[in-house]
This record gives sequence, C-alpha cells and structure tokens, in this order.
Amino acid sequence: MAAFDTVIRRGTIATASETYKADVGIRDGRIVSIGEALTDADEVVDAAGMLVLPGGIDSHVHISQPSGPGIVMADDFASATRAAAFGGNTFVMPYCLQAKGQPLREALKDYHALADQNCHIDHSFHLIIADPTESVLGQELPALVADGYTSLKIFMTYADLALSDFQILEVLAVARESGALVQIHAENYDAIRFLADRLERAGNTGPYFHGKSRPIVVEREATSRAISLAELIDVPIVIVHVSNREAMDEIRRARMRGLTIHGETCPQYLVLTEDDLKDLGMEGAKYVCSPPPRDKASQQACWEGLQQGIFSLFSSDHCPFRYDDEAGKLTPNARSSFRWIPNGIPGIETRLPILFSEGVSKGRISLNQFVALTATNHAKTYGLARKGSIAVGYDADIAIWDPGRTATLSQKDLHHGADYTPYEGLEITGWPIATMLRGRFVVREGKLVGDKSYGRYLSRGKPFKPSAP
Ligand code: DUC
Ligand code: ZN
Ligand code: ZN
Repeated sequence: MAAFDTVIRRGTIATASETYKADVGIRDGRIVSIGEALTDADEVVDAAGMLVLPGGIDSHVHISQPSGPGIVMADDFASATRAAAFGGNTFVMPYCLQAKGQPLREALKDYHALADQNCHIDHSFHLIIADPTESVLGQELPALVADGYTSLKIFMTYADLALSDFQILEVLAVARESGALVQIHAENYDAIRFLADRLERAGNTGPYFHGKSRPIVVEREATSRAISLAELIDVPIVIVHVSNREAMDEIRRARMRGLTIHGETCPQYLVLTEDDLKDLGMEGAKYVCSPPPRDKASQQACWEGLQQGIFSLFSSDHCPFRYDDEAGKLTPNARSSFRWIPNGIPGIETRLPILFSEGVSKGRISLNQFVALTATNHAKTYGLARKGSIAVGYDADIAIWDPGRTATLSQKDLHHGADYTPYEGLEITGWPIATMLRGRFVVREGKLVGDKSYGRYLSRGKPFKPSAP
C-alpha cells in the first residue's frame, strides 16, 4: 500500500503567513505530510510552476434563498457549488432565512433538504433572523448555537427584514451569552425609504437611481449605530459588505477603542462603480446590489482596508438573479421603480480570480494576504476547524493556481445559474486550474470531475467564548 493517496509535487505552497516550495502528501482526505521528494503515492500530481493554496472559503453567499413573490434565485445548491468549485472554492456559507413567524428549526429543515446530496463542496449555514420572538431568543437560538449554527445575520434595512434597535440589542445579547457571531447589514431603512420616495416623485425611477437612494451616509450612519449597539452589549460583530471609506473608518475607530469588529468587503466594491449603471437603462439592473458600488475613491478605500486588515474577510456576496427573466431582475414591477429590482449580483466563481488578479498580480496585496482574506480568516472567524490552510492535519481542500494564466471574464465561460456576469470583459491574470475537496478533485483541467454528493454539511465551533451566565 502506498504511503499517500495523492501527492501534489513541486508546487509553491502559500498560507496566510508563509510561501515555500514543498510536496503535499494526502491520505484519507487529510494533509498528512508536507516535505521534500514525497513520491510514494497512488497518484502524483505535478504542480511545478503552480501555486498550491487552500481552497477558497466564501462565507457570504446566497443560494436558493426565498426572495419575495415571483422572484427566484438563479442558483440552487448544485449550480452554486459547481460554480464555486470552478472558482477555486471548497467551502461556502449560505444563509438560511427565517420567514416572519417561522420557527428556526423549520427553516433549517427546509434548507438542509435543498442542500443535502446537492453540493459539490462543503458548506455550513448562517441563520437570518427576521423575527426575533421570545421563543427564538430564549430557546431556539441558544440551542441552535450549541448545535453548531454559530453565526447569524440581521438587517437594519428592508421592509420584511429590518430590526429595530431594541430588537438588535436583544439579538446581540443572546449572541453574547451563547457565543454566536452576528453579521449586520448596515444601511438605514428609514433614510432609504425617504430618499426612494423623493426620487420616485421626481420621476427618477431607473436602476441608476438605486444607488442614489442609498448614499454613503446611509451606510455610514448604520455602521456607526451597529457598532455602538455592539459596544453596549460588549459583543463582537461582523459588518458585512462594506463599500466605502466612511463606513470603513467607523470600523477602524471601533478597533482603536478595543472593540472586536470584523469587516468584510466584496469584489463589486473593488472593480465596479455607480457609473457602470449610468447609461444602461434597464440593463443597469444587472448591477443593482446593496450597498451599491460607489466611486473610484471608494474603491481605493476598500483596497486600503484590505491592505491594512480593517477588512479581514473578502467574500463574494453572491446573490444571483437572472437578468432577462420576469422571475429575476426584469420582474414586471422593476420597470416602474428601482425599488422593486431584486438586490444582488452573481460572483461566486469570479471572487478569487478578481482578487488574485487585481490584488496579487497587480501588487496591491501579497499572496499571503490573499490566502488570509479568502480562506484562513473565514475559517477562524466562523469557527471552522481544520479548514482554510495548508497544514498537516487539515482537510486536503486545495486549489492549484496558475499565476500566469490570463483570461477575460465572460458569461459564456461561467458555471453559475445567472444569465450574465457584472464583470464581463474584465482581464484576469492568475487562474485556479484545479480544485480538490478533502483529497478528491472536484474540478480538473477545466472540467467538473466531482459529484454533487461530495459536499458535506459541517457544524461549526463557537467563534468566541460566551460570557459567563
Ligand atoms: N444583502 C446581502 O448581503 N446580499 C444581497 C442583498 C443584500 O441586501
Ligand atoms: Zn446584506
Ligand atoms: Zn449578502
């Protein structure tokens, strides 16, 4: 019997802190050896000239999430995780949405049924708490955190999701006691409603005005308030999908006060701007997401946030809707106002190539920062054991990258369920040529070689120690 099932030979390994040449020996789905001249294997994969990186962990994706009457997300678990694997990822964390009045366990049962045997890569779920009732706060949530559902998202905007400050405080208090990590979507609901009403009355109803209804101050104010509420309860939080300097500076200042505030940004805030929608008419709907893409100065700020560690998480916020579809961006109401356009854009497959190309290849961030921002920090922040690094004892979740391969992003080459990419035409240098999940190839030489029964659901540990009762 060979010592290893697989050896990846002569590649350059990068972790969040180191870059070095070595062979990786894999047995029973785990990395069991890292060394020189490992050869005794059933299969030897030559990775000379290639980078051997941890598979990407995308801790912010939306898959098969109920999105309102008549609206259907463009991806189910099979297509989203297939696209993720082509993009060099081995783990995703989508959101299980609680409907108003719905017990969390019921929402989870339905969501597990959608994912079960339908995932090409590993996954676990965040909860979205839309209705923090007494039983949710007092019983369901603490029990679910103990069962490994250790993170949840709450919203400060959207009619059917926005929580009051009182409700946010209640959720944060339960998180503190149970050791769960709360993600906050920070935009001021009333301010958006006020601005949207004004824009509509003035006849400014096209997709371009979506961004005008959610200017930076709306995000900055909510970010500041979210941080203040977390400070009051003394609990860590994550501010997700930060789009600009002002919101980022709120996080920076909170950190300087000693608070644990994690920051996340996404590809759309690095490479898109509001001008991309300007002359497109209804096609601007392809770029409608919240917070909206801003301007060049905001892009620069987001790069600084990544470089300086204000943002420790780089996620896709993949939230796919088809464009040319009445169940997607062109829902009949969308023509009457931007207000009705489903919020979100696809990006699960393009997240890593965009950050690699714009970040590593262009010298804005190091390869080690890339690994930290796209894999290691996600595992550490969300309590995921044995994932997110190339190290002995870790799962053999590995992406092999050709740092010199060039490509032009195009819908025709992507594997998601959407009918467009907002990144059409973006030139990329650096591409994941193979993705391996727990020692088995899922994608190799541009082909899907894995099966949708490969991916496993994993429960997670507590992101931080809960406070004493
Ligand atoms: N928030 C997200 O995280 N994703 C899409 C839409 C939204 O508002
Ligand atoms: Zn959000
Ligand atoms: Zn999201």
